[in-house]
Amino acid sequence: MKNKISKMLMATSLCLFLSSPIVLASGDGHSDHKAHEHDNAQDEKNAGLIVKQAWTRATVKSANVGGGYLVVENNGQEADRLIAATVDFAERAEIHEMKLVDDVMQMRPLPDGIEIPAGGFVALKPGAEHVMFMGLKEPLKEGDVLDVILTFEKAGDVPVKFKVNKLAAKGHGEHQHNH
Ligand SMILES: [Cu+2]
Repeated sequence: MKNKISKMLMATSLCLFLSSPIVLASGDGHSDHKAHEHDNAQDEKNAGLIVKQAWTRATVKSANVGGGYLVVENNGQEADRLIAATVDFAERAEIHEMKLVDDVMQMRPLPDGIEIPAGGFVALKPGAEHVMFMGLKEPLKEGDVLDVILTFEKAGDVPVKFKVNKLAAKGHGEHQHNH
């Protein structure tokens, strides 16, 4: 059991800190959301979409990927869907999920994105769904704030600031303990 857990943790940190073979080939990943249709009458229906607690982790020099985490609340009348993310501090960003497959954590892109149910919320967090920043141009530095554009199917583009927490951070708060 212990072994299983440490295997999981190892795979998790590999996923987050290394450009590892766990990262599945995702084609050109970037082309889809450019063609995304914008509905001009969208805004009122999805005025209730709230993004909060957006954060990522500082990265070591050798890392070229990072994970982005956030909570999306949908107070609107209709479900929406997070379908893409766009950044300029990395080559591209993808929406990923992590799953335990044969005792090993694996991650893969979610081509249909993540549904945000009407009246509900979704938390993207370590070990689960996340935004993956791929091909970091520079290491992410603790204390920095990163600009990310999240694209929702109905709400369209939503600019979000991601706070860079320390390397070992497990949540969005300031009070992490490192013993
Ligand atoms: Cu990932």
